[in-house]
Amino acid sequence: MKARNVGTVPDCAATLTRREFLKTTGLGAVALALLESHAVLPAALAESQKGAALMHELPPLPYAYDALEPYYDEQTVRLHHDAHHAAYVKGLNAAEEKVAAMVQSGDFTAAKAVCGELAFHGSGHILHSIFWTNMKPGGGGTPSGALADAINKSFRSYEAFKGLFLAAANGVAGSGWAVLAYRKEDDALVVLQTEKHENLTQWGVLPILVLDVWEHAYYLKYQNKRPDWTKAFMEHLVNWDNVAERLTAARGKR
Ligand code: MN3
Repeated sequence: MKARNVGTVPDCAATLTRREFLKTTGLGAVALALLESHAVLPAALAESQKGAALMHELPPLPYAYDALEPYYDEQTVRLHHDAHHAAYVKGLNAAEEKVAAMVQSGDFTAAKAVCGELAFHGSGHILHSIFWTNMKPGGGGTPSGALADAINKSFRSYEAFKGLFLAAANGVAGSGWAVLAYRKEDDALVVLQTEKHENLTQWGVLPILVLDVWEHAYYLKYQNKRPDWTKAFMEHLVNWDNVAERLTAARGKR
């Protein structure tokens, strides 16, 4: 089953989940039981689901768990990806199942709570998916080419951008992210300081570089020294080629 494209912002539109598809196509209790138990679907059943709702899936890491050592330790990466990110994927799928159930039943009393879950878990899934690809072994350094030009245009210099981005990251109250995003309206880059996963954004911007400063992202190695984590991220982990590709793609969406 194909996963939905990461970066597609989940909305409250009705989607037919696997569960609803099976119900409406009369595939019955056995198939549902298989789904509930997470058993492997028989090939014929899997084939029959083509065209059904696409569930979000945890994307694999683009490198080994220990590939970012010593700046990002294996234990944190493993827990962060396999437990924390996975929980957001699970939460997003659950929220979208609730949307489907509301639309089918016509009972929207849970709408406020469910839309909140969509924002939180959907944003968590999207930001983490970008975060993993924003890093690489032997990363860091400085951007070049069109990305460097865009940074200089919006922030005067790379050093000024770096100072702003790190200050935003270090200053997040509680759990959140620093986000460098592209805004198509004026072809600008903006630095945002996101609380949790979904608060304090601008509508319509596209994140191209994101830095997780939830304690789960760094506490095992860096403890209370968040600035040491954010500095290590910028100087040793950022995959500027990936950020540049994201900028090019974002500009192409104009
Ligand atoms: Mn995280």
